[in-house]
Amino acid sequence: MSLIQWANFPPLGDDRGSLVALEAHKTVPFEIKRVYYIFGTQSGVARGFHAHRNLKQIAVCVTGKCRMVLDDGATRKEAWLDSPTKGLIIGDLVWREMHDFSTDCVLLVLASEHYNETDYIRNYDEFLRAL
Ligand code: T46
Repeated sequence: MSLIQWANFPPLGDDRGSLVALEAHKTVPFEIKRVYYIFGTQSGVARGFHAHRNLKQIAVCVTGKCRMVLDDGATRKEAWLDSPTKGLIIGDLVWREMHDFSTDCVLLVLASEHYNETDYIRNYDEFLRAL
């Protein structure tokens, strides 16, 4: 399976503008237990640098852009998140890094689980051992 997989969020537009609806088991292929968003990221700052043991997520830049790097231990790929109608699907045991945030970037993330710090693997060698 490809490391870079997108969920498409069709805009429900009319002459007033656009609207995107995110629905569990429809546009989003899992039950959504948590939503968070990252904004106000300072220039030159990178985030992430971890994997999760048991967490599915979709990340979408609702405004602005950033570059996401995904690594499954065998392959490292990157993708620009630069559209409010395209979400990047991030599965279990995938190392992720976020770089090159635009100053206006708002990165919205839908998560399949509640926040659990013990689910994080923040050391790359430990991540490789967990595969
Ligand atoms: C991920 C990438 C894409 C909470 O208290 N609750 C939460 O739901 C989250 C996500 C974070 N936090 C706390 C933990 C830290 O004290 O917020 C602080 C910043 O979190 P973190 O350093 O993990 O942020 P990022 O940007 O490195 O990673 C985040 C998510 O944590 C992570 O799951 O996949 O965004």
